[in-house]
Amino acid sequence: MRACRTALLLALVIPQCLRAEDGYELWLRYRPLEAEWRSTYREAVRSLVVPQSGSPTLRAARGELLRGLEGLLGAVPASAREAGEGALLLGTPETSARIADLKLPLKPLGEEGYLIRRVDTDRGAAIVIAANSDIGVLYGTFHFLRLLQTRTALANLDIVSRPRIQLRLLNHWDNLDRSVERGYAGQSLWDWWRLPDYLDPRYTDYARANASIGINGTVLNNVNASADSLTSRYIAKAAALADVFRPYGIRVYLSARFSAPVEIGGLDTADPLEPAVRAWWKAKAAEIHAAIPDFGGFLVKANSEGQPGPQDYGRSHADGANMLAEALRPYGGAVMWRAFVYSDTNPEDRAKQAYSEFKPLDGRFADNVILQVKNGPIDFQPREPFHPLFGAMPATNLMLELQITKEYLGFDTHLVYLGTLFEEVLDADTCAGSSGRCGEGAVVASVIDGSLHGYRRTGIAGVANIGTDRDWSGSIFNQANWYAFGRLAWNPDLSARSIAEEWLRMTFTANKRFVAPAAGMMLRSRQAAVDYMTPLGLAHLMGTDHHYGPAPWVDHLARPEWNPVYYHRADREGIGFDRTAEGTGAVSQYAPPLARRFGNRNAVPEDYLLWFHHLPWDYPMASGRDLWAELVHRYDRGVAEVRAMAETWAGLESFVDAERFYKTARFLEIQKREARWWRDASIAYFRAVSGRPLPAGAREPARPLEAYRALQFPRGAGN
Ligand code: BDP
Repeated sequence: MRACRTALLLALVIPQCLRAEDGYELWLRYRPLEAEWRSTYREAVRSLVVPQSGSPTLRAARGELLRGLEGLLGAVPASAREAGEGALLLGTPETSARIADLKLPLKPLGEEGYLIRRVDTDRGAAIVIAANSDIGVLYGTFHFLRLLQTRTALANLDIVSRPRIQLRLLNHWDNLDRSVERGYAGQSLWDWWRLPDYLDPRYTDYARANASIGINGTVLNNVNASADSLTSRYIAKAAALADVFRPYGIRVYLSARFSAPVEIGGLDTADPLEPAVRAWWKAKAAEIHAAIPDFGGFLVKANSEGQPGPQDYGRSHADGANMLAEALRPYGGAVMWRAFVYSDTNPEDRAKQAYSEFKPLDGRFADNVILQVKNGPIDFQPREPFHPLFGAMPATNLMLELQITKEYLGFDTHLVYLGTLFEEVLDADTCAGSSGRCGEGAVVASVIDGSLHGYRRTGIAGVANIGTDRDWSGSIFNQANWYAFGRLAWNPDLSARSIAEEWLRMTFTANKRFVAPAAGMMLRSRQAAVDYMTPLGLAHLMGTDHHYGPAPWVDHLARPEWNPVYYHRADREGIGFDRTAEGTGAVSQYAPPLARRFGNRNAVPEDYLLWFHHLPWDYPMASGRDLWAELVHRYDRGVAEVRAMAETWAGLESFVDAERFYKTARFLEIQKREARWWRDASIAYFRAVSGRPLPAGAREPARPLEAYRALQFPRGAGN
């Protein structure tokens, strides 16, 4: 399908036809560049010098380069044996004598890094993409293509890049029946039934996309794991996927169900100190490694939300993790042990429980265990302060878990760019450096890249937003969240803005008149969602189970912390959760200067105000409004921003093909309606609880509170 419309170009009115796109190609679209760029780049890349007998990884690099150059430049450069003027040289010193001769400073690049540089050879200027390993060459190739896609001048090329974090993983919450927990983009990509015999070509495109942003591992199955994933039948299927991913530098990992020795092993216990159990896991690890020689390791959710774990046998998390670590040790594998634990029998503030559980275990984990900690202390809410375990575990490897799928941020339809959320977490100052002061670089990024505490193993995981939808992520703009995760995992210092701009250029067009407004919309979108869902530090106010829409009134669920009323604590007098010393004392889990700041209602950032404080409705805010009026103002601000986003998008129609334009436009309409629903239902409820009239000028909610309370959503998405 082609959408033709007239556009003002160079002062001429000419018809512009943009071929409809369904988003399948993600940011690797390789559409023809403008004529000037095409000729500039064709000059710069006249021939390709790639080692003849390459590994599958080098062949993938060459294939990607040919695909990219053909698409972008409309021509494939000749293959050459020797570098001449305009040559592009690829390889490692081992695979290419020409690269070895150049004596490039490759040592600092490590295993995965690369260098892209202009070099002078005897026969003219060339460009070299060199690395110590083939995978470095592949990463460099994708970077080089990105330079072309974003129209970067190649004159003084001198790029050196290596990842700051070792394990850069996607976590798929995919079940063996192809449903995806909290997935909003269709079914699981993994066609378990047809594996290992049928390999969907999509697996290769998945690997290409991940390699292009430096992701180097994938956990195939849900953390709420079925033990069946560890049976021989499923190991063979996982091995087939691993074979497809291997050339792209992607290792396979599995979520392990702690009680598997009982469920599929015929034992009557899964006690981690029981020799038969330890032997079972060792044999299992050996079996997996025989099928998947580069198997990455296990991810474990234990003693959390009903999952089995070592505490069922009176053992600690360290006992459980170390047992699995021992089984994987001969093969170099890692255990990623999740810190997302809260018990339905523990009366302690839920925000405190993970720290209380794990802090005393610091230093008790084997060195191939990494504790995987969610960004905030509750659960991927639109905004949370960073998790207090970051900075508090100097003797335990800690990795960060982010959620790319938007369970709490509008599912598939809301346009919410998470680059800014990820950036906010990575840049959060733990104030836990050796000086004990803030502002000295002890940010979350420096915890997880290992530099703050000298961790030997480092990692970052993103809960994937990928499924069988043609556009992979349920919406075009959700692709940006996958992209941003990968780019920040490689380099946590990149800015959310630069990533958004880069992604827009590659995904749509490099035209500034498109990129500037679209980037502005993306950068403001997460704050908008916070404003219309959970402003001023509120959290966990969504509908039960499906998590769709507002339900701050829910108060009847069996456990206190399952109920939204537990989190907002609104009554006639005020609102918010007192986590100061007078309340639950959760502030004391942060480094002293932060504990003081968060614990002081006049010093805490307003974004976290009601997270840490319970305040009267007439509490005076910085704006001059009282708390109630400020809350309503924030809800309105969020709704207004979404309206503005929809208007911005409408104005960008001439830059986007009809299919992607239409989908995004319709989704923004859904977001507009749902933002208003969040605002109206929340305000109607808080008004009733507080007994306060609406602030002057505030719009009356569209429906009475009872109408919102009565809404039901059976079969909600992703549940
Ligand atoms: C919650 C999800 C639930 C996950 C859980 C987890 O609602 O589906 O199983 O996190 O991370 O946010 O284990």
